[in-house]
Amino acid sequence: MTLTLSDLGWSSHFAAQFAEYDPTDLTPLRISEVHYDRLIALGPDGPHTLLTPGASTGDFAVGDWVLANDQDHVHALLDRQTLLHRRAAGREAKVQLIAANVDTLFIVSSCNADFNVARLERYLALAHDAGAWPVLVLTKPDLCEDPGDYEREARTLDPMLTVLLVNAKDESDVAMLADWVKPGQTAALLGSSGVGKTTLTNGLTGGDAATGAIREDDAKGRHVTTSRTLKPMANGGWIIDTPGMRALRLEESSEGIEVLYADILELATNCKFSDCAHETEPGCAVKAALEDGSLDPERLERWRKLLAEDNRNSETIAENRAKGRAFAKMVKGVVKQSHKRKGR
Ligand SMILES: Nc1nc2c(ncn2[C@@H]2O[C@H](COP(=O)(O)OP(=O)(O)OP(=O)(O)O)[C@@H](O)[C@H]2O)c(=O)[nH]1
Ligand SMILES: [Mg+2]
Repeated sequence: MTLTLSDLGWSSHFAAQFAEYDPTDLTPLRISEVHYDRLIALGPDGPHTLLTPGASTGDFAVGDWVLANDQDHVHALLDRQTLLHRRAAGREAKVQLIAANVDTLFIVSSCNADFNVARLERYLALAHDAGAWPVLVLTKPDLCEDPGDYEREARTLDPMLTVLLVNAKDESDVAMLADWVKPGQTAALLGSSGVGKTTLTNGLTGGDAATGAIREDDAKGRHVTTSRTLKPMANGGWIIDTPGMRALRLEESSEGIEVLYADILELATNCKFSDCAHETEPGCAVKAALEDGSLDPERLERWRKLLAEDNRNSETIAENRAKGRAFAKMVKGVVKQSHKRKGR
């Protein structure tokens, strides 16, 4: 089957950027896999293996559009419409790109011990920040006594949120997801290990990627999927399966947090003091809402925690970047000096 660029998700946003280049030398391609030494990208003529001279493959995300030359070297990365990113796992203060140009984010949780309101709010903040449309997918309703309880609790996160109860092993249930990804659009699946992301992907793509059983005692999966991949869906959409996340550490996501907790920010506009910290100040509208029961104190606490964490991670990453730049400058200086000494 031959695909056109628009089948692959190309839009006027990318075409306008491509117009700045000489089209005879460069080909637009969409990244489907990112490896440490190369990228796999899809074009109308099939898959390409691309090299990224002068750049790290970690600067690219699955879903990105790039322009490649005829030696299959990446010449340019086109500006993204959306980008999902987090603070990378481990001690190092680095950003990890999760996926780019995603229209719909399927946030997947199971109706079991994996379900956690605070975690779901992180994913929602991530989606809002990126500008991707969030859809909450609650899997394994067939293994649970009253899946409606989970659904009701999920709806308290945001009354407008789409929540789907989906048995990932049932074809007609899985078909509900396809309605949220039109031909040429892209969705990504995010969630803990073992919640059924690959089972859903297989259902949507007709594929048979490996899935794995979870532990009985705590419902944790075994991290079966180890890399992110962009795959064609049977309905003409695109889906990015991802490895299960142990933790989602937000960074530079304050806009998403604002959207998620818009109700609290709206309340705060009625506080007597514009810099009210909602603690001991008189005339605090947030405290009044706590007192009259219209604001859940746990929700307020989660907002404070998420905001503090986002600030901390963003600052640490910014400091680390600045240190990296200072170090690079110092190395350049030393190299220059030693070249001078050698009379070059
Ligand atoms: N009964 C039932 N089993 C499910 C459902 N969804 C997933 N499973 C099973 O749960 C296990 C884990 O599913 P996977 O699709 O591998 O989970 P994953 O989210 O891709 O996990 P990682 O790749 O480790 O992140 C498999 O044994 C699936 O068959 C569901 O809705 N109902
Ligand atoms: Mg998987």
